[in-house]
Amino acid sequence: MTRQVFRLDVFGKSHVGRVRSLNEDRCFADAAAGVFAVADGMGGHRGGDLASAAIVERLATVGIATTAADLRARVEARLDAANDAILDLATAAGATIGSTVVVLLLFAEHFACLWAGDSRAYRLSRGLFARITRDHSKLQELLDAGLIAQHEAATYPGRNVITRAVGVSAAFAVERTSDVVRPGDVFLLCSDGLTNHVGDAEIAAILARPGAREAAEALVAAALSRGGSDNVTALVLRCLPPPRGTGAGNG
Ligand SMILES: [Mn+2]
Repeated sequence: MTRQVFRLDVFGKSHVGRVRSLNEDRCFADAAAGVFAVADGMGGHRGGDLASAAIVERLATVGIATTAADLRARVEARLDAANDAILDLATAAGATIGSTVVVLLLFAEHFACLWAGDSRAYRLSRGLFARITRDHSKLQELLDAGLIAQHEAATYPGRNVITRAVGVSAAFAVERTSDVVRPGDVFLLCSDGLTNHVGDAEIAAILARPGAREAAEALVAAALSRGGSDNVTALVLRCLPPPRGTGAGNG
């Protein structure tokens, strides 16, 4: 059985970009399980590709949880297993490889977001647009410390240096946040290949369009039109009111 109380409109699009030859981003959606994710791999010799793939392969085994806490525990166990597997791959390769991850979990009228690195989640809820995640990056640390200003961030040379990822340390932990989903909420999960080119205001305007597919394709197109310097991935999830008369129990 599914515990989704919303009608979900989901579309994920991932593109290699205009510069790279390999797409090391991965996009994952399992509406029945309530698990949605974007992972952005890094490391030479296909290492990044293996790392992001290791994450989504494990997320595909989450199955149907019985409670929101059970769902979160199942996902965290998969991310821990992916962390160990990627560490083993890195040891075998003699190189540092890893992957960011951002995961959105839906259970009944609740959501949780788990993340590591600079892949992001955004939410448009009743006209209010907000970034749910906080980048694990050198740039974010400098912003938090007041050492550089927000208007300097887009051109800061080290803006892609991340401070947390799956597969780079045995002491791995995700950060997480949770809240109630409101009917009509729109979520975006994306890699930095999108946010390096497309600002929050433009993302908000595109997410307000009806249709997850239209929004995801417009976001990727915007990043590509500005150079597509990295792999770019956008997963849009619209939580529509349940069909009338289903008694889905969200009152
Ligand atoms: Mn990237």
